[in-house]
Amino acid sequence: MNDATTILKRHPKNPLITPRDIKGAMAVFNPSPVDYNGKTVLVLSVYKFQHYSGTRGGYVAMSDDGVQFDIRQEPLINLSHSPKPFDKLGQDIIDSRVTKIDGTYYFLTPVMLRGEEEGPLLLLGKTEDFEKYEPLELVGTPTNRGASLFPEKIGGKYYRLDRPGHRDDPASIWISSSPDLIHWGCCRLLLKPGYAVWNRMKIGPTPPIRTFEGWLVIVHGVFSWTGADLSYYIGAILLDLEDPTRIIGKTQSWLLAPEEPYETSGMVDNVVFPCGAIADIKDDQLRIYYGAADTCIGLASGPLSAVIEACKRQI
Ligand code: BMA
Repeated sequence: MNDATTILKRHPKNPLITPRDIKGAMAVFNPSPVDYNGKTVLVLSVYKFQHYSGTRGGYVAMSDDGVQFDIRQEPLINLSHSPKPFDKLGQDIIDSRVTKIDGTYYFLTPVMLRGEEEGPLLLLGKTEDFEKYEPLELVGTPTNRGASLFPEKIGGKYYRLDRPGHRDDPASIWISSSPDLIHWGCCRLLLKPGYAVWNRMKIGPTPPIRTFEGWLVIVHGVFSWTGADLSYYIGAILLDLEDPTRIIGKTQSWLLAPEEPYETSGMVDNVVFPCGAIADIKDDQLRIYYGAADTCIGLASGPLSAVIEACKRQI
């Protein structure tokens, strides 16, 4: 195998979820996938127009086979009527990234302060059952996007990846640690954009997946072919299991580029955007559910071992 761009295959039923699946939705995208008692759960970004302004909310889709999804019509994350300090948060939330730690599903969600330009800042929340969501604490100052928790403690500490920066800021991946998921420190720059052409402008993380070879992190990368419009790609990096501040591999080429019509044309053209992946270790399969053109949701999958190999051989 010499070409990482051929490892993943798109599902023939793509796009699996479209705005038609949620009443009043303009766009359904950027899913965060987790395994929930053998079911596949996606936490979705859904964009609706209400009273002539757009709001973006976190909805839940659930599936037995990972392809056919039941989608709840009401958002799981609803911050209206929240207690202090969450009463200051706006309804417009950005892509959540969900991680299961010791049986609880934790969300890191970039949120805006109501009526403020500054943002987004980072909200930690949790659910046990995808029925009830509880906000826990604000754990990152503006601007913070893409924050992703590791699924277990490493050397007695929790770890997380972040992508600070907003709009045109250069965007790198940072790593930090915490004794309790609330207080974070020991921040280190992990990876700057531009190690390959497809991530020349930005690079951002998703929740790491434990494999025998290291922590596999599916990333997004941003590049502009024209100098104006941006294109979003999907790639992967591999971190040392014991010392996740050490990068031990990264794909030189992308794993997925916007190529299909539902990826090249939509609310935002030329976007494939991941918020995580599910590894079926027994079957050696990696399933990446991704937002396509900020409008609908696709699935691309392939051998997990091949993705790890591509990181290690830097192809
Ligand atoms: C990023 C985020 C994503 C979005 C992507 C492409 O900055 O806002 O939610 O999918 O841009 O528009």
